[in-house]
Amino acid sequence: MSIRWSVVLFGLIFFAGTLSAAEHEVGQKNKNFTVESLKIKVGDIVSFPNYDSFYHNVYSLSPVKIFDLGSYAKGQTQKVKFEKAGKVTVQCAIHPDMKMTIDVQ
Ligand SMILES: [Cu+2]
Repeated sequence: MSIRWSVVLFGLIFFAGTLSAAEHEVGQKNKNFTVESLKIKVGDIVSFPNYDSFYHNVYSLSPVKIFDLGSYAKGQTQKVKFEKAGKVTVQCAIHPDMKMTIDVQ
C-alpha cells in the first residue's frame, strides 16, 4: 500500500472515530442533577449546564476520571471528556446532597 493511501485510510478511521463520540447532558436544576445515572461510551463528552439561579461546583474524585469544574453561574456550562471505562461519581461541592453516577463503557 502506498504512503498516500495509508494517510487517506488513517484519516477516514480517525474521522469515523470522531463521529461516534456522542455528547450527553447532565444539568443542574432545582439543587439536583437532571439525571441520576448515565451510561456512556469511552471517548464520549458530557456537558454540565447550570440551570439554577445560584452557583454549582461539579466535581469527581473517582479514579476513572478526576475533575473539578469550579463554581459557575446560571447559563454557563462545562464539558468533560471520559477517556477511561469505569464508574464515576459526580458531586457538587456546594450542595453535598447532589450526587449522580456516570457509567463509562
Ligand atoms: Cu450545587
